[in-house]
Amino acid sequence: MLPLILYDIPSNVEGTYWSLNTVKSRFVLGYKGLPFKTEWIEYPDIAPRMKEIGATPNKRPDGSDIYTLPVISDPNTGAVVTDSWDIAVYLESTYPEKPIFPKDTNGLIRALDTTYADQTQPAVAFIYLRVTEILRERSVGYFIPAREKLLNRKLGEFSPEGPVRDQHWSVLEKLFTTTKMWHDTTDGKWLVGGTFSYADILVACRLYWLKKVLHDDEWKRVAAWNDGKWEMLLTDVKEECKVIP
Ligand SMILES: N[C@@H](CCC(=O)N[C@@H](CS)C(=O)NCC(=O)O)C(=O)O
Repeated sequence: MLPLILYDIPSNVEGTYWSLNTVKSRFVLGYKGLPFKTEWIEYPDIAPRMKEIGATPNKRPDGSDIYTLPVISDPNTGAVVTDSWDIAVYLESTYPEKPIFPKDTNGLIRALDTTYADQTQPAVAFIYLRVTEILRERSVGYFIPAREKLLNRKLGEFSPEGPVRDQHWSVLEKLFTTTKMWHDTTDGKWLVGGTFSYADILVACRLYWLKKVLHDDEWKRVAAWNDGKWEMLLTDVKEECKVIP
């Protein structure tokens, strides 16, 4: 089997990868044990490179086109797939061994993916602020003006310390308190009863992303929530998906 290619965004953190959505594909590839290589692409190079390989653009909330990562290309089938969800579905149907949607859970897990994105949205300015600190220079020059335009705010106003930052923290804490509630309804360690699934990857990737972009003391705060559940869960899922570091 030829290795697949995962197009991913580099940074200065240990291991280079950090991005919430590209990490989801990385975890799935690792879980299924599929060989793959990474092509690193800085933000301003995403659109030209994706056009070059014939990737389909994604959609902004207003319906306009935007080239996003992750994208994977699979030389074994000729497929080029955009969007972490579509990539998960493609990998599951093309390489069904070690399923990530057990017991027909696609629909529910899709709902989880969307719910997670919606619930994090009110705190996203805080994360963007931290992302500007870990990206490489070439990407920072693209990311800051693009996110200032998106949020209609200057970087300094993204998440100022005080009531705004506190609000961002409570959004994040609520997200994980809710996730803990979901976990408490199952007997096993995984969200779909005793079976590992893409749902666990979604939770772990959000944690992974926070761990990579937040300052150490900030990550410690997340890790202390819900009796230290999250650091443990992240370690377990990384192990299942053979993700290092
Ligand atoms: N729904 C998409 C979202 C992908 C996305 O927003 N990717 C970001 C990086 S995490 C991106 O490539 N942005 C390009 C840009 O901002 O120009 C997915 O799950 O793949």
